[in-house]
Amino acid sequence: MSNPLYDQLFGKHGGQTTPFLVLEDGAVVTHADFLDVAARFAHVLTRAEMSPGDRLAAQVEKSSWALALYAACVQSGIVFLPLNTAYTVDELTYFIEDSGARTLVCDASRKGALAAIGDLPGVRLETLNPDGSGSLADQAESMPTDYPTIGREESDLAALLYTSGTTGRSKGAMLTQGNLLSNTLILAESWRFDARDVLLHVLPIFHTHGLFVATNVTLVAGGSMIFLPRFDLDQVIARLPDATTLMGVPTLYTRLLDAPGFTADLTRDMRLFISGSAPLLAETHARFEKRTGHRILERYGMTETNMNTSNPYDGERRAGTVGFPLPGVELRITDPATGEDVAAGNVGQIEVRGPNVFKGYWQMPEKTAAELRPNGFFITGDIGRVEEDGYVHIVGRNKDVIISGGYNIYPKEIELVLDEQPGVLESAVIGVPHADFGETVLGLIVPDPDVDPDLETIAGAAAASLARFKHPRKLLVVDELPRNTMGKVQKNLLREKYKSLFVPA
Ligand code: MLC
Ligand code: AMP
Repeated sequence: MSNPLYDQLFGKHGGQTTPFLVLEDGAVVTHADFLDVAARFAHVLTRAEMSPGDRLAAQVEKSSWALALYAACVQSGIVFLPLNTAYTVDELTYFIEDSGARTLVCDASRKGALAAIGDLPGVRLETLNPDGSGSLADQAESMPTDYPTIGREESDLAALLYTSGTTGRSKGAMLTQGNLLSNTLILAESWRFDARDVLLHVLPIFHTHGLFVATNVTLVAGGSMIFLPRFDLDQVIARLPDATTLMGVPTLYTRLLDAPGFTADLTRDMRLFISGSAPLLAETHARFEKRTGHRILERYGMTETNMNTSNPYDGERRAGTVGFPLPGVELRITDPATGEDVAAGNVGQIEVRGPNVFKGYWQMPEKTAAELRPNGFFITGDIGRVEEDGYVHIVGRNKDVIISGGYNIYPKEIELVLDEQPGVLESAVIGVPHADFGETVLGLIVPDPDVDPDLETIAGAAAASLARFKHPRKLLVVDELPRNTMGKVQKNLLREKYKSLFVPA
């Protein structure tokens, strides 16, 4: 039995001594070296009695080893559950318990903090550090470099990626081998990736964008990656001349444009700049073209669906739009009240269907039923419209999410923490425009009667339980929250009122 994802991404490079990764220090990892490490890791996991379908959670720094762990999971049929390195112990505990992960792999520096998770019944704690040391690597050393790849069907789960939810509880999006593979093949073709491509990889590898879009597309095309641990402006400027493609969130592009050292000359050998995960301002698009002569190709995706639409490789890359539905992806614009298609050109909720769309939320049948229709259309929560000539515009969201520097943040999760603090009667968390992150988090606090709340203590409480990127950048005390006749907080009014807090009007 075959393993479609492993065979097409990894297996086909077996024995190849061509470069796959060029690391920060210039060291080269060939495909063969990479696959050897993956096979050894797969042996360690199998000997630890992990079976196909079991979940492995990884909160590890970005490195070639971390990527090999992903490959090892695909090869052994284990479901890969990558986690943001910024998540706190509280956040992690939820993910491990909810997913029933059998193994958590973390950086050795986090082992002490995560010891309580390792004590949970049935959970093993292993370590893997960016230099390739750690308990997992120690065990791998004596393992064989060939591993009998476990057979998988396209409908089998390959990954579980958590996305936050409106109720404050994160949901595990179940992604199958077929979801990932179909999208990879279509993207590689649409964006003309081939073996000569060198992708400058600066995104984290715990999300769809850096893990699946960037890595899978490069692998399937047989290209290579300059694999940097994070987005560092100077490093990007230094390495751009060696690359042919870059994938980034809008913050990456605005930071590049703000750097005087970022010149057209550096981009001479680049063939493609891609942006996604958050809206790219038309102004950024125009500035980028003026500076470099390149038109950024913007595409639109989600954790649950992989990529849905893309601007064309050939043809007009229209600023402010996310292009056309990808081949095989159906997109409709519906009325949220009735679920019926709106009249052509009108604004409504975006729904998508195709082989890219996930299988549902892990052990949350009601949430799955609320968002994934029986006919296969997924209600994205994004609001958009389709122009006469087919270009899709995203005009807003009807989900209460804040997107900061490409990370999704659900206000409810933060409000739950703020509401628990002494002196807080209630709170509202909103996203407001921010020059660097696109949007940032603002917390509004209504105090208990006659109480002067201690904002520093409240901020400290948020810091203790929530990842750094979710912390309100500012807390303000207000007398009351605007409500509609149903009693619902009118966040649109709050967003309007505070829209110039971080950026000039
Ligand atoms: C870092 N910080 C953030 C943040 N990233 N705060 C809010 N939002 C963010 N996105 C914190 C840091 O911890 C730090 O805290 C402070 O803000 C400033 O950090 P920095 O050094 O300026 O940030 P940096 O490390 O450079 O990271 C910024 C970034 C990074 C934009 C490069 O956030 C990033 O790589 N974002 C990409 C996210 C991504 O891959 N999303 C894809 C999701 S998949 P302090 O304590 O120092 O103040 C998806 C589907 C799809 O959406 O369509 O692709
Ligand atoms: P995530 O849940 O992290 O996968 O984020 C997915 C969300 O990011 C989508 O539902 C959109 O709201 C947003 N998004 C992704 N790409 C784009 C884009 N090009 N323009 C606007 N929003 C985007």
